[in-house]
Amino acid sequence: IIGGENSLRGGWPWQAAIRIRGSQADGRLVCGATLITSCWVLTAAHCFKRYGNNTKMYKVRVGDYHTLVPEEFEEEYAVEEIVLHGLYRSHSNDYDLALVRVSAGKGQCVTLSRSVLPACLPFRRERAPKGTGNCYITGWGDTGRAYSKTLQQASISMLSKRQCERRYADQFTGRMLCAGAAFDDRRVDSCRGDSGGPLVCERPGSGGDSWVVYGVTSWGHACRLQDSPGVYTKVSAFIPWIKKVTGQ
Ligand code: 4AZ
Repeated sequence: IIGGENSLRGGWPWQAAIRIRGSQADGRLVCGATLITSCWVLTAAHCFKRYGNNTKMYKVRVGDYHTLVPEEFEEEYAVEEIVLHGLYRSHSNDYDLALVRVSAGKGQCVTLSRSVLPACLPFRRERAPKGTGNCYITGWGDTGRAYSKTLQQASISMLSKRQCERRYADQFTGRMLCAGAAFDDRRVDSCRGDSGGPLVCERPGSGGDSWVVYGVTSWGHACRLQDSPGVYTKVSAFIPWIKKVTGQ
């Protein structure tokens, strides 16, 4: 996250991280992810481009804040299943969504706690609050200097479809959302290492009781470049697919 700030410990309890398991790269950050049920995290399909989709390559960490400090509710889980969206193609950014099933063995999934809780899904075709609503991106990705050791958060504005079409032309599709800093402040963006992670907004009228994952950090032209907003997979366009895969 560029232009963010330290989050509070336990402040984004659905934030998960997909990390490399075993081998010399053990623990290396692959991508962010969002816990949406006790068994499934939502992430980006492109996260599996580099190391492939062999479940044994990965683990999922939940309840983390400082990557080098064991937190009270931090746990790591094995990956049982990786489901890429069937229309995702590695040469394009469209349909950039994947579901990862985590397991603790013996039919158990993630233990929920004060610091480990799923985010809400949007309703089918629900729109994210426009403009400077209460929306945030979070992650351990590049801050412009290095990857962050502490979970970063940044408030972000939902931009119009037109603003992204102007910049990205045909690459910007109906399965994507566009978000960035407001016009007066261009210092907020997601970056390498944040992808797969959440763009959440407080659901208007819920009084802070429900946070909805409207977007999954997907791509953009560089990070924090003027007129190059970040692009997020539009979760509300995939509700039937998510329900089908997770069986909810
Ligand atoms: C990346 O490389 C990446 N500013 C993620 C987000 C954005 C750009 C690049 C959007 O994972």
